[in-house]
Amino acid sequence: MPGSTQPPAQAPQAITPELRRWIVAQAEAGRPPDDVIQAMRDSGWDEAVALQALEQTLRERLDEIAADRRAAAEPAGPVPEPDLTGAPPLLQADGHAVQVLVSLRRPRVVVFGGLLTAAECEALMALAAPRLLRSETVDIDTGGSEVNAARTSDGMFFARGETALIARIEQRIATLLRWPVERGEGLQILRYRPGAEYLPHYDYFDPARPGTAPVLQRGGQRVGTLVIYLNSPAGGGATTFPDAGLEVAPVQGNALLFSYDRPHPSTGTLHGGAPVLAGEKWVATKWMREGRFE
Ligand code: PD2
Ligand code: ZN
Repeated sequence: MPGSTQPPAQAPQAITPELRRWIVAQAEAGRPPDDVIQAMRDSGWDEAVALQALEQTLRERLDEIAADRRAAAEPAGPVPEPDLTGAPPLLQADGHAVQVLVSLRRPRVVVFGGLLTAAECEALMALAAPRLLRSETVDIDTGGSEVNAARTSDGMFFARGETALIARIEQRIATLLRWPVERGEGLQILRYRPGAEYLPHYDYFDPARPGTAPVLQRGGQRVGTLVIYLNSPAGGGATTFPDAGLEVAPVQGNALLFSYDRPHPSTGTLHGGAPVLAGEKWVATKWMREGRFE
């Protein structure tokens, strides 16, 4: 609504989210307060109520900006991170050689080659296939989980250490990222069919949302994500970082690490799964927590 000079139609003198957005847009566009009040009066607002709405909205917006600044300035916590001293082209994780294909500072992103063998990828897909259901995500307003229209894939979770293969993969990840197995969630498997996608989102839990506190009781915040590509789709399906202009191609056995040292957009970790254009896309996601996830 930043383009509209008129406030939204007046609900009986209530500060609706729509009115709030309009007032903020006027202020950000540099429109003088008197002008804003006049526009509200022209739309039928009582002058005293219009003034109060303006004051309250701008005060709340300033509080939001201050809270955002504080969050961005908070000391960073530790995050999962491979040992890249000496810029090694290959890392050893439990006797398994892993390539370092890309390393980016902000957002913190590392792309690994050959984290899993083709046989390991095939075995994970076969184990997961009979258990796939339409994906759910944590509903941060309630702390429960819900089917999410932003994610049109099918998914399932393995329990940590559920099979010998899964335990071996989890230990390899823990060694590679120097992050204990106990601080990781169970592996999640996602299958995207043609046309399926995952709209851009952050993986950390939004501290401002009411459902976050109960979720954090189990292991604290998420601080890192490892997306392992279990197959190479025939077309599309890149993992994208829209704010960084980065796209990571899904290649079987490769893995994408990104970490976030605070639950804040300043980490630059807004990311999504681009639509699959041909074939299917399968990934395994490991989320890492601040504390023990039991
Ligand atoms: O499958 C992906 O590329 C993808 C994209 C965004 C996965 C996730 N997020 C995730 O599992 O959080
Ligand atoms: Zn994600």
